[in-house]
Amino acid sequence: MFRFLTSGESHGKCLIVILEGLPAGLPVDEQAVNLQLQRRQGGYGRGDRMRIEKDAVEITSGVRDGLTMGSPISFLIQNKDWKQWEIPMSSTAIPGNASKHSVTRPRPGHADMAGVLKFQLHDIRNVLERASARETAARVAVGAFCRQLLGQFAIQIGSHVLEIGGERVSKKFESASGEDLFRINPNSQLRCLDHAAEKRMQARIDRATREGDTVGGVIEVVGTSIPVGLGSCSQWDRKLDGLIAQAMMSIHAVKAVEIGSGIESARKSGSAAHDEIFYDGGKRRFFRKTNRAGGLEGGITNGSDLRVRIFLKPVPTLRNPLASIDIVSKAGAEAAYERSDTCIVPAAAVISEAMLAIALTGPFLEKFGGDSLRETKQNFASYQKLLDEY
Ligand code: EPS
Repeated sequence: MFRFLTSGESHGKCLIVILEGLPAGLPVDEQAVNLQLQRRQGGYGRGDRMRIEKDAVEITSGVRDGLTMGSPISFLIQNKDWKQWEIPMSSTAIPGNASKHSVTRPRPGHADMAGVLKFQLHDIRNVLERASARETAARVAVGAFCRQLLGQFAIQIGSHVLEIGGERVSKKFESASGEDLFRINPNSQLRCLDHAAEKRMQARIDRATREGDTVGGVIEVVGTSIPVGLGSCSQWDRKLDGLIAQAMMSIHAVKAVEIGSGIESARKSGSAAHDEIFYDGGKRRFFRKTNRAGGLEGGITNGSDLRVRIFLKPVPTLRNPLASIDIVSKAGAEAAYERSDTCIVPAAAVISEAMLAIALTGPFLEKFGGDSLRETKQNFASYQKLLDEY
């Protein structure tokens, strides 16, 4: 069973992950994991925190001589900002310390208000520390391990930004191929294929920064060389479209998920919404000319590319704050502001790639199994043979 847990506060000492279920003998490229972390830190519109951090994994178990051992993998990612927060975040009780650093003015749109009521806390810091998107660094690292497994079977994942603050790419860039996405420079600041739109997005982010405001946007994430048959139609909680939607919705600021042309299809008739089926006798393969389903039918991959879009609200921490209430005095007050990012859409693109890799890994290992990579590869090859003989 593939599973993982993350722990760590935004201004705590570090983020920690325990990950298990990857087969033994998988080559682990630590630099490739760190490259994904670097990509997540970038993006036009990021704030000052990313200038402090240099995210990198310190693997503490489960990998030896560059290969997974089959035992739980654990690693940590240091928070360099911890130095400034060592006292405020101290686990030891220091009289007056917590109240000196307490936050009492919830930000509309963040977990602050609902969190203090739920956990019966009177210091929003105890909610915001874990609710912060800092946690996604841990998930991007997990996703990087998953990508190394999936990459053994030629599965690749890429993403691009479709829209920021209402500025959208032109129609022809909307149906970009996986190959187009893999060519985007890993250090690209907006991860956008349409350079004219990119300029408009940049100007939109600059305007929001000047105004002390923030902007959201839309991202597309694409998976290629996906084998037919991952996920299942047999039970609600095994449907892969459901698992992918949950994985995407768990990313901070994501408020909607679309698979394939889901939104457009809702407005069309059935005859214009599906992907007709053809057969190539030479290649002995079924194929489609369109991919409106986004690679998923009945909760099962159909062999087409996976295409998922996510819609992000603007970051709720505003330099020009919204109206709120002081939770202690109950008097009207402006929402708290320490620092923020104007736009995290390009960073969320990297996170969405990781989450797609994570969502695929469980169903992939369920289908092909094996305790060693060699066994998984044999199972994969024998299934390919069954498809060839069908
Ligand atoms: C983030 C770390 C956070 C924010 C951001 C993402 O750092 P800090 O709270 O110290 O500024 O920059 O978090 C949010 C946008 C949020 O709403 O929590 C990161 O590592 O990505």
